Amino acid sequence: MNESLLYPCINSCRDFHSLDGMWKMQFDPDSVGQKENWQDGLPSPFAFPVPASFADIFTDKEKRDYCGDFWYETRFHLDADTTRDVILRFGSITHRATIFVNGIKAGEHEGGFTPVVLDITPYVRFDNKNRISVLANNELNETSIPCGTTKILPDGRKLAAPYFDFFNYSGIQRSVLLIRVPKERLIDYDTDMELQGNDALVHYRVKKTGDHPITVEIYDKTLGLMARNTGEEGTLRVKDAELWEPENPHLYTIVFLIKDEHGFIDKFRADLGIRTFEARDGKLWLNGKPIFLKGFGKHEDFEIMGRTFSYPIAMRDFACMKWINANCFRTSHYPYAEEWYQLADSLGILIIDEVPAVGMMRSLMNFATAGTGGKETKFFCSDTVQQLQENHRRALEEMIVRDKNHPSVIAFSIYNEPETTYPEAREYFKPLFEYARSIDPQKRPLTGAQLINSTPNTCQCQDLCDFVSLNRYYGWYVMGGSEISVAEKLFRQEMDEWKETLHGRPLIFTEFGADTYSAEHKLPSVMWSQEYQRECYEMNFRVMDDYDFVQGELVWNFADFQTTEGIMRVNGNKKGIFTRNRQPKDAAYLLKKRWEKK
Ligand code: GCB
Repeated sequence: MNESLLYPCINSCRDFHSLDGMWKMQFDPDSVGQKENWQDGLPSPFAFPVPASFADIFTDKEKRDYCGDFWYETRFHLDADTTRDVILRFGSITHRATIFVNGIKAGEHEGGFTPVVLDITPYVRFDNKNRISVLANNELNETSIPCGTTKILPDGRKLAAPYFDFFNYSGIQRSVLLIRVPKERLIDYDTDMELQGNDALVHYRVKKTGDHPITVEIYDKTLGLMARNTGEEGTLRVKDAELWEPENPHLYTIVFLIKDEHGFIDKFRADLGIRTFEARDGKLWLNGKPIFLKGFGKHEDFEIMGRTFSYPIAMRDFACMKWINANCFRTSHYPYAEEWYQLADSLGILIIDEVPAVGMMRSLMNFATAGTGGKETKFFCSDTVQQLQENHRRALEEMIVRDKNHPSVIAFSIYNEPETTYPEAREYFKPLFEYARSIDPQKRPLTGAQLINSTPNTCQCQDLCDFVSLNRYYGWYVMGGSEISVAEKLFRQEMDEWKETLHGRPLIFTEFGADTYSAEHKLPSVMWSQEYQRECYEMNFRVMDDYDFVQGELVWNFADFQTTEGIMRVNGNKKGIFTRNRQPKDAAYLLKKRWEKK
């Protein structure tokens, strides 16, 4: 990774403008675009919004489900400024892209959920019109994360066949910014914190270009300057530090200044939350105090928007989380748009940040396998594994580098429900855990969400986790409906086994729940009714409450969400506590009451 993933800011040294708006778009089903020089201008484009997930905007099914190469194009004008570099920054392009500026290839990127950042200074024509062209592709295979396959229909059309349970929303789904930064500049910084009595020690490191010294300052919005230091590495002491916590998400400002004899060369500022987070002694600890995680596995998902980031929708989601007394969510199953983390920092919501390592088993109905257990597909024994691991490693690096300074991010999740039951899986994951530990300056706890097959006796990877995370569907995929009492017994048996296996590590639930059709009521309950969702949660809570090593419950899912169509999904997954329109189902009131007291 060469370019800075810092979120852009505006001051006298840096600025940016948004390229969001209507772009040109064109599908390229035969992948002829590059040979035919579409980078010099699309031959027959249509107008299309950026950012947007392209699927649900179309009324035509083939377009909605389009899989393959697709192009975007826009133009911009830029005044000359030789003192600064020009950076082009896409919040993400799903799943891979090649970017051209004025017809010249400026870079490429694999992975659909982290920023694509390019220094395009050499390709820009100043005081002139410029063209940006993007060749994107949304095919799935066993080296892409998330994993899946691409079906070829008899007429040659490609169709995404995910090994995961969410719609393969694609496109330029996050904002595009054109940034100007000084030639000598801050590239990156990281912080980690130590509490000393009432004070906090903020250890920092910066990465910069050029030779001028850098000064780092911490400000409080009312108290002013709290600490200052000069140098690329050092410690700042914040006296009587006001710690960041859900009830009082206090944010300081950290400022980086590079100066020469004429004045400022670079300035950068960001929020800084001072907090520590640990997993030890059977508990999770925020600032040295035990904390129980209450909340959700989520998706970036909404009608028409697909996975496009939208402040109103994000704010509604946070409002619903606060209303229901939640304090945490997992970014299942990929890193979200950066604005989610900024909002969580300011609202005091904790995040388990997950890399898009999902679908690591060969199964198109992965959710059925996930719930009930299935045959091993020896996914990690195939010859694509090395490439997959490299893509996984890079995605982890980009996620940790991008998100490491958010106080809301308390842990990283390295996977969701891979096969973990044979030695090759361990060989695959062990170096990834080691890598993640080595690059996270705060050494946050690492975890991975375990499939039902991954039990204390079978899982070869659970000991890599600092706390264990379980996805369990007792009462849904396992013994649902009238058999729920059998599910409860099986659940207790499994929990007894975990008790012997954890050796002081806490355990949380990262998924449990039941599909529920919001229009359906039935007394006595049947599966899919609102009554059954409550009963299923009540049973699960009864079991969990009997095991003191359980330190978190993130229910599946925050809201109903779109999936690929199929016989097991009624226009999407309906396990939401809220509908797709963010209205509460009955079970929401059960959770609200429970979490008020927890
Ligand atoms: C799982 C998966 C999740 C699915 C869920 C379900 O285990 O991790 O992506 O959506 O089950 O509802 O089946």
